[in-house]
Amino acid sequence: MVTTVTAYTDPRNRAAAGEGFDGVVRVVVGSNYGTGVLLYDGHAVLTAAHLFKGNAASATVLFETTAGNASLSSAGVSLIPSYDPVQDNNDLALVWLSIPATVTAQRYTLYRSSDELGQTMTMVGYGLPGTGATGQLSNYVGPPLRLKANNQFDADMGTLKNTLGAVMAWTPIAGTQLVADFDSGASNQDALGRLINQSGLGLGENEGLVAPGDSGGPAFINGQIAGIASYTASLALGSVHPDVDGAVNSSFGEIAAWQRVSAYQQWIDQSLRAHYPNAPTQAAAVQKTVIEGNSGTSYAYFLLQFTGVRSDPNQWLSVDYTTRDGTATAGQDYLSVAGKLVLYPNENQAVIPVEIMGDTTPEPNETFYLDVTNPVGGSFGVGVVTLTAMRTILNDDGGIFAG
Ligand SMILES: [Ca+2]
Ligand SMILES: [Ca+2]
Ligand SMILES: [Ca+2]
Ligand SMILES: [Ca+2]
Repeated sequence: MVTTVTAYTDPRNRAAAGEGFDGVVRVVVGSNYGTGVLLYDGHAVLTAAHLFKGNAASATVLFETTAGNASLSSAGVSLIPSYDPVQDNNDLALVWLSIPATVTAQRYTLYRSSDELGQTMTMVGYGLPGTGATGQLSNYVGPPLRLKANNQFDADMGTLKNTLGAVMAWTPIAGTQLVADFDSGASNQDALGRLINQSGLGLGENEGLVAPGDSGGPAFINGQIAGIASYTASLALGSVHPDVDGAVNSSFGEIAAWQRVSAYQQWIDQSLRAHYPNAPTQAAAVQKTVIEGNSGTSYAYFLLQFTGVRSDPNQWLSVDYTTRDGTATAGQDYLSVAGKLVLYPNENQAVIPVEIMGDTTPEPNETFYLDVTNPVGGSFGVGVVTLTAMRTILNDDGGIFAG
């Protein structure tokens, strides 16, 4: 993945197991492959729709974590219904894993704010390595390597289209794709500086760009998924030729586009919600105790309900949430989660799943909490700043405990 400034053998470019990127996976579709990223529910991988060539059949997902390598088959694939392969628009897909991912694979939340432009991001993927000076190594035959690099989101693809017009043969939907250019540090290769006057000479040896095989891979801002790699382009306008070699090979002077996750959070969230098994749909059905299980993970659910009336029916409501240890310990008994829950228009409730870790060790029953804060668009009631709910994990492995 990822063409970089220095050679791919440089440790700065590796995203080795244990460095926080173990939820970035290889997605194999027939003889084709790309990259994907494990979402906050531990069961879904977000990737690019174009890997499936419009046919959402199946995929195999390869994990590389501190526990070694593992392969999971898909239980299904969902493409965004509006995916447009001709224009490269809405290029997102979800791969549903047949079983929960290993707990050593990080789960990631979505970057939900629309302030991505100007921010530094970290791209991670399994595509072809190479350098900015000479482009991707098309004859690379080694094992797929998980590599990383940084760049800055400089513009929206719609802005390029407005400026370049017919120079671009496709029409991105404004507000849905983020673009970065591969800077060498020289103004001659500053593609967005020269093409749309969005100058910036890059991040030195940390700069990079995606290459074939990185499609579907994440770009993280502050550890949250802000973009999904979609395509690269070598653009020229009249006598302005920023690409260092004129070939489409992820070299200095090219640009890449990421599908903008903040613009698609409703489709992602609601797709996940529709896939939770046995999720409660009313307060009376919420299970406050959950059986631990013996392997893998299973869900404990929290249900958030809004009982008011929106002043604007299109308003998004949200709360922030985070788990907190009781007698149970995050990372041993359950997987901690923290994020923002959005209730979209026409939605007055949603569940927050927390993964419970199964094992066969006799333990006492244990508890943990979910704290909910910062309501936007509604309130918790006079004087209430935090709502807390507790769940109990029931031991199912025998043992005798006093208490
Ligand atoms: Ca750049
Ligand atoms: Ca630049
Ligand atoms: Ca090139
Ligand atoms: Ca057990």
